[in-house]
Amino acid sequence: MKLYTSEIKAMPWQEPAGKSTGAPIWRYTENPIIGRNPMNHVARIFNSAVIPYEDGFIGVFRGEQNNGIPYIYLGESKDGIKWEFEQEKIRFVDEEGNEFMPRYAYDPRLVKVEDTYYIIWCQDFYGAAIGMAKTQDFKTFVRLENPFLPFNRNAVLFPRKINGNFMMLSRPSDSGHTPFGDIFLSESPDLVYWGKHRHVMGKGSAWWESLKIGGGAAPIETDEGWLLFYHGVSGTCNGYVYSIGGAILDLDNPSIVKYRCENFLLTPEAWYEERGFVPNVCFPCATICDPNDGRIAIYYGAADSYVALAFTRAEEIMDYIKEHSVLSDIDEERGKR
Ligand code: BMA
Repeated sequence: MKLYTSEIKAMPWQEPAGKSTGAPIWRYTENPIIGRNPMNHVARIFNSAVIPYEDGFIGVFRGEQNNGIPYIYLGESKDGIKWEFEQEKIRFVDEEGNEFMPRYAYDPRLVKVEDTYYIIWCQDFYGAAIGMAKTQDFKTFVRLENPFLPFNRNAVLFPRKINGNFMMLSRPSDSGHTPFGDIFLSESPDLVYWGKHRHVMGKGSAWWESLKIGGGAAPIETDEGWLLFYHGVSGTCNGYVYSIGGAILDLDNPSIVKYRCENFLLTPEAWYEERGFVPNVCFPCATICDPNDGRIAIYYGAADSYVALAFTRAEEIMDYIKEHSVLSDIDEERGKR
């Protein structure tokens, strides 16, 4: 098993304690790693993405301000666990350097392609839609064209071009608390024009993901395909429940699902997942991987209130996904239809 991710200097990691009962994935015992009121004017940080940077890590964090409006804040860490935040929200500019702030911004993902870092988030564009910006130094953040029409959420860029094009997953939606949703793939030669839209995966037949699904962390390149951690939602009589699922997509054509795990990998059961601003939410947004030994740290938002960490190993989790893979016609590549 090979992982094609960049070398890292330090890996946030903890060995599992005790016997695992489901998938080979375990929570960090010191969770949550970011608690309530992380800043004076920010009540909660959750659904956030991190990436190795210089000697440590850098991240983009969904900070829910005290007035309830979410924005993206920059954070830095030496070990990927203890984070220091910039007090001011990220200042986005246009190509000319003029301030160009979205009205709100949430659920950011952070992906490096070649020598540039891209932030992709959800913002207002006549309703919920995708916003994008690029940076090379984490000082200047230049907004790009909005990639998709409204309504859309959970856009996740692939960490390299495939067949010469940028590739992005997204989840077309409505502008509210969308009660439906499949994952689609779009490609672009220049991050301006997007097309060749393909269907990737439908909401699952398994009950834990029967309402909707959405891309989570940037797909991890392995020699067997793109390892995708995504979220799946079940609509219960008491509201939505967000769990983490796993799939493996074809390397050259990621609209093809090779394996899809019928079991959730992680579902809300810890206090910080079950109790909070929105109970019962595990919402993965990023991973850190050690390409030498396959260790993976998954960063996920918990109960729209905290950031938490879970760990797994590439080989074990991929074996588990393959062993429990159930594909159905909703996973067929039928985007041309
Ligand atoms: C989704 C998004 C996420 C959030 C989730 C649960 O629609 O808004 O940011 O974590 O709902 O509230």
